[in-house]
Amino acid sequence: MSDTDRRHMAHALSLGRRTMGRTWPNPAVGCVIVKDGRILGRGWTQAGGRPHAETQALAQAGDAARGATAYVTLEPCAHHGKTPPCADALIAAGIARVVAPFEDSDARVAGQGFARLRAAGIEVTTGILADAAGRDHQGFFLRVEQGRPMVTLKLASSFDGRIATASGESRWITGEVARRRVHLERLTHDAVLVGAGTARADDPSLTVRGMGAVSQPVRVVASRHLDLPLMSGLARTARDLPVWLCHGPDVPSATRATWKDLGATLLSVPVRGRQLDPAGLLQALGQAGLTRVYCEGGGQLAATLLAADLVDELIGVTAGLALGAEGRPSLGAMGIGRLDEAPRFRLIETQDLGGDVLHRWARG
Ligand code: AOF
Ligand code: ZN
Repeated sequence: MSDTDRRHMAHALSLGRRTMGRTWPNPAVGCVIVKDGRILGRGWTQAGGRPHAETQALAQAGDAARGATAYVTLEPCAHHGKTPPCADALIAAGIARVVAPFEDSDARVAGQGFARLRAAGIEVTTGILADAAGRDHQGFFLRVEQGRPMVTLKLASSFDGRIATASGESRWITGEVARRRVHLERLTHDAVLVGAGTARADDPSLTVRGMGAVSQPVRVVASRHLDLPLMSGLARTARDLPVWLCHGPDVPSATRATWKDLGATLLSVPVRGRQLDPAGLLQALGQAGLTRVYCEGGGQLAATLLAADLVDELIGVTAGLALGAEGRPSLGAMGIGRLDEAPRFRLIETQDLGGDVLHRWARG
């Protein structure tokens, strides 16, 4: 594995990230075509999931692609979907070598892309930057393999893990730089998810403001009884930007009809105890095509997802502010008695965000 291969693969990964959050249910793939050290084409999966990255890059490279190396952040596809297989397009363009991190686990591809390339005499190199690519495609793989999206849980809190004072004052615990970063994070996810308590208390818009956003993540609210205020930002804007409401199966049809008329999409989710079943909730979101979900609380939903071991990444933003035991805790009860019952995460990033500290943690 050469430095040159790693460099071009890092470039391809950065291209794939351009449409992360906008290609679901498809992965956001990047592709670079290189010959004699020159970049001849760059491509990435287009918003909506098609065209695929390789066809974009090949179109740019044109005839010059003959004899070149293609760096792709996922095994090129082998199936005839709405577009012909990328493996065939690479073969037809006369590509001499393909570098990709690993196989695609979509059953329609699953090794067959590489097999086609090899059968056509193309050299295939795998394993390059596989860890980084695995993180980028984690949501896609989880959906294909387990039927659920990746869950990133973000909690912004005081030094002592509180999200509001006893009276409910929470604006603003973290500063402007941190809030802008959160908006950026929303953009790299397919959907933003909150619980009903947060939707009622904060009347959040859950949209990305500024940042040059060209599309918005789906706004998802988990509400067991679908008892959300009709005079709210979400209700007012459900026709313009997607709002999905996940509710229990026993919600009266009149309530459902009201929200449907407002433009919301309704997803019925099984109930466990007095709450929506967290695994059922994520299965419903996966079924609907989501691969990356950004959960912003509240404490009850966050604790339920954590306790069910359904959180893949944690993002904490901690402010230099102490609120004490009267303050509202960022997490509800998780039923943990012993340390070894608690989900443990591994630190992957820290950053100073204008005086607040961002810390990112991965499960497993
Ligand atoms: C690639 N390059 O850029 C992407 C790929 O529904 P379709 O026909 O568009 O196929 C979707 C599948 O294609 C998806 O599940 C995944 O296996 C693969 N995505 N493949 O060669 C790309 N986005
Ligand atoms: Zn393809």
